[in-house]
Amino acid sequence: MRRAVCPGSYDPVTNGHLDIIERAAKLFDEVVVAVMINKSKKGMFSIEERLEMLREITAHLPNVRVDSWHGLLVEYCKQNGIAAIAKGLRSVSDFDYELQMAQMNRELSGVETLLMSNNPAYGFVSSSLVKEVATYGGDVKNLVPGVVFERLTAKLAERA
Ligand code: COD
Repeated sequence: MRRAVCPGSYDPVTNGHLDIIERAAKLFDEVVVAVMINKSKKGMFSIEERLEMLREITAHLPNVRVDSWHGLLVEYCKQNGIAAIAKGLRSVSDFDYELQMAQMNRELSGVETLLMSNNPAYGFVSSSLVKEVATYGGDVKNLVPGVVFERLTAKLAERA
């Protein structure tokens, strides 16, 4: 079975992420979307909330499952029989960082990284910009899945 992981913080998942997950699901028998836990970074959404949103928006993809992990990504790959990391590439600055991580992960474990060109419609979309724009009242409806938009709106209303 050809298995890949789409790792990320997903705080929250955006349409750019979803595009990469859907395309990876066409290339591999199974895709695991892994929320990587970074204990030193306090996110807007809890890990459980991120997992719930990811489960909802990937419900139409039968070969995709959602999980979380704290530690090295390559260790997760080793424990789960995963041979490839699938990621999206938005810009030259993404490329420098992604290439460095791909080389490190390959050096550590032999796991290959597949860098997919982003959908240009979402090239400017990142979780952090979505949160910033939404926090100041900007409209992010077209940048995130519906369930994420609802949760984001509710979260910001709670905080107001
Ligand atoms: N279009 C296309 N792709 C996108 C878009 C978009 N608009 N936005 C994001 N992406 C893709 C990118 O490929 C990105 O890598 C991925 O989605 C996840 O994005 P984020 O922002 O949710 O997550 P990051 O960038 O914070 O994730 C970094 C990781 C958590 C993957 C990385 O730090 C990691 O692997 N950590 C685990 C610890 C580890 O193994 N460290 C050593 C690494 S060598």
